[in-house]
Amino acid sequence: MRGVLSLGFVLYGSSYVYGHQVPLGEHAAHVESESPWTAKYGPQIDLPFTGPLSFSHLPYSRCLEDGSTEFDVAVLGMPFDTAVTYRPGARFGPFAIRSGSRRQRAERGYSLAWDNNPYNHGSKVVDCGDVPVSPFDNALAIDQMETAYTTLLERPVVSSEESRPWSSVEIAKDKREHPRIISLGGDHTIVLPILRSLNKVYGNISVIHFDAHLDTWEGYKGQTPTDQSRITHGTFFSVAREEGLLSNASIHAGVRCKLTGLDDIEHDEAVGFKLITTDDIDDHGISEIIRRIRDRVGDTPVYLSFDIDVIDPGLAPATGTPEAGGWTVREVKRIIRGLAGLNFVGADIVEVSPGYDHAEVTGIIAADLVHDFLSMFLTQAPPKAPKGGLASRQEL
Ligand SMILES: [Mn+2]
Repeated sequence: MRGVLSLGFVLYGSSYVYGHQVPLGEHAAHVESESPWTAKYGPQIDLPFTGPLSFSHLPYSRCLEDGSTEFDVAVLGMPFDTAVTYRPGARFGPFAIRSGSRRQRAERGYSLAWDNNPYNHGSKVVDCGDVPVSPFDNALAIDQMETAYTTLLERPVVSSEESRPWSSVEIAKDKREHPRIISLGGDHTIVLPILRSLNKVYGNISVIHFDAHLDTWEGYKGQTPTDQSRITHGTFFSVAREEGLLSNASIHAGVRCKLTGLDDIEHDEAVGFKLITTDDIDDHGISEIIRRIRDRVGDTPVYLSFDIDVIDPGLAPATGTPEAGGWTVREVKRIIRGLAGLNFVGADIVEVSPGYDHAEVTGIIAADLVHDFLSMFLTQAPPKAPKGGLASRQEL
């Protein structure tokens, strides 16, 4: 009895301080709602430039340790950058992409181009934080990333089958539904542990690989004498092929790097890739690029790996191995829109290295593309003529 009275006194006392009388026994939350701030201005909302940092202000959870967090799509940071051949710094990529996403939010996620808001499909999207990868031991870090990915991939989905355009039941070995994960790199090496994890669920994976580079090299002669040193951001696909993780239906888009010679292309084909070069966009156009990608991967389980260096470094300078003369952001966004409806099992955006950025442009581009990846996962087919475009405006 005494305890109840003192609780009542505390509640009454605090409400009195705020100048509002609350009946004895009212819940504390009610008292808090009567603070001078909330009484006058309402909830303490996060503005685009305020609040804790999560992707697009989504709920943030340490999903790797918290099994109670439910999601259909997880955003997961992999701040790994100790296997690069040139400029390091992509460990800050997840931070830069989240920071670049601050003007995005779920309730304002509709775009004319997609005629869609990916957050309005009944799927739950959560920012699951970062994998605490070792910056001191690459073998350890790669195992940590695989373990983290598998931890999330094995969680159940929460949305109903009707509200979700994708299904794993037909393509997963265990005939179960699995969530989709969008990974924020990190250097491109993160794809090896991701493919190891995905392979356990889906078997061989086809990859749609946006990149200025092949990333199927076997390693610099003489510079990679140990098994571990062979695993870099330029060799991981070759290693994945040796491990039997890939299908024979993968494809690069946007390649323009310098090569040793045509031997590199021969080896690339042996790894399972076909090639769309940067110049193909001028010679054949965006629709033909989309058609070739879709034909190549068909209905196989497909993973989208997006290296930010596929974009012209004049537009997206913050990356480790820039190559001159790349695609524009607008061209890339249009190709991504054409890929909706494929059998996507995951996606990433890698090699954002914000130490080389200017005015946050690269982080903003990367965050915008992640928003596109969400629409790509959550819509059945590419959008038709963009809403609001000239084709839909008869008055013009
Ligand atoms: Mn790459």
